[in-house]
Amino acid sequence: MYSFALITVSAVFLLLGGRGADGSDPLIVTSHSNATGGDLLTCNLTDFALVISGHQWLKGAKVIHEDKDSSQITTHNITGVNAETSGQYTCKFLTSPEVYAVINITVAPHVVAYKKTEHGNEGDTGVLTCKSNSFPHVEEWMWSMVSADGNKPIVNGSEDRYYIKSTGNKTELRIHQLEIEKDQGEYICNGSNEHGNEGAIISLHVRSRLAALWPFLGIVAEVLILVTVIFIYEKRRKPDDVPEDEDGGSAPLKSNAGANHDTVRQRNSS
Ligand SMILES: *[C@@H]1O[C@H](CO)[C@@H](O)[C@H](O)[C@H]1NC(C)=O
Ligand SMILES: *[C@@H]1O[C@H](CO)[C@@H](O)[C@H](O)[C@H]1NC(C)=O
Ligand SMILES: *[C@@H]1O[C@H](CO)[C@@H](O)[C@H](O)[C@H]1NC(C)=O
Ligand SMILES: *[C@@H]1O[C@H](CO)[C@@H](O)[C@H](O)[C@H]1NC(C)=O
Ligand SMILES: *[C@@H]1O[C@H](CO)[C@@H](O)[C@H](O)[C@H]1NC(C)=O
Ligand SMILES: *[C@@H]1O[C@H](CO)[C@@H](O)[C@H](O)[C@H]1NC(C)=O
Ligand SMILES: CC(=O)N[C@H]1CO[C@H](CO)[C@@H](O)[C@@H]1O
Repeated sequence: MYSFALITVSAVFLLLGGRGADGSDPLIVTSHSNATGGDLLTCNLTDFALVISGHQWLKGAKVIHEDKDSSQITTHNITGVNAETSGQYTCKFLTSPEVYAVINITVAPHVVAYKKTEHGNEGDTGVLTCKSNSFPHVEEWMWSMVSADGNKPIVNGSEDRYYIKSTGNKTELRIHQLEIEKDQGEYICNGSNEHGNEGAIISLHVRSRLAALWPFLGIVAEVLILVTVIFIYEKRRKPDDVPEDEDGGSAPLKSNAGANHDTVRQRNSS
């Protein structure tokens, strides 16, 4: 009973005196300031009892700086806050055990279209995709279609044709049963988080089913014309067939026809 209470008390102490939500050590005071030419991230270890054998800075899971200094303060300089530098920076003091703190460098979403122009065939499904790789991730994605009377928001599942699938760094709009007049045009994907929003435009081109058939129809037409020309040519040549066959100098193309005439003639004479 008594030991159970002790365990409970120490667990509460661990929770109170332990790490922050992202594992940051409360003994480290962090700061982020912008000087001219770059932003400065600072970590200050306020516990002087720990022996420091060096520092590490990580961006996400990747080590971006290492040193063997024993100072209580370590800094990292980034070239301004933007989509590329945004992320979770960790300063780690190489003590025993190691202590660290996390500094979030946050920006509004940086939204880009996977492809600025997409193509789809009439009746098929069109797929439009946007991404954002900045930190923190996008909280809400919105799609709309550009039209003369303002942008029309697209509701997921509406008309049983529009389907939206979103994650923190990607959104996908699928349009089933594409129609040229209705669906061809420009679409906007908007990503937002607590720092703001950004949109990207994608053009959707819808090809008619007939257009997809044109090359095939072309070949069919070519073959038909060729066959007709040969047919007419053969018909016109018929009267001259007899003398030419006797020469034996018939072209390969008409050799078959010639052979047929020969058998016909042979049958007739016998
Ligand atoms: C950095 O400077 C900009 C203005 O240049 C300011 O709006 C922003 O709040 C500053 N950020 C920090 C973390 O000091
Ligand atoms: C950060 O780095 C930039 C360029 O590398 C430099 O101009 C600037 O002075 C540095 N800022 C600090 C506070 O060290
Ligand atoms: C670091 O923390 C110590 C203890 O709280 C404080 O005395 C010192 O001024 C801090 N240094 C900086 C650069 O903030
Ligand atoms: C940093 O971002 C992470 C993930 O979004 C979050 O869990 C954590 O609370 C943030 N830390 C601070 C100090 O804002
Ligand atoms: C859209 O609806 C489908 C189900 O019809 C669902 O699976 C999907 O998560 C929804 N997308 C969003 C962004 O809410
Ligand atoms: C996007 O987020 C998912 C999890 O939400 C992750 O698995 C994936 O690696 C991320 N992709 C990029 C390019 O960041
Ligand atoms: C509906 C909506 O939020 N639209 C926004 C999408 O993004 C563009 C550009 O970033 C804004 O101008 C729109 O207001």
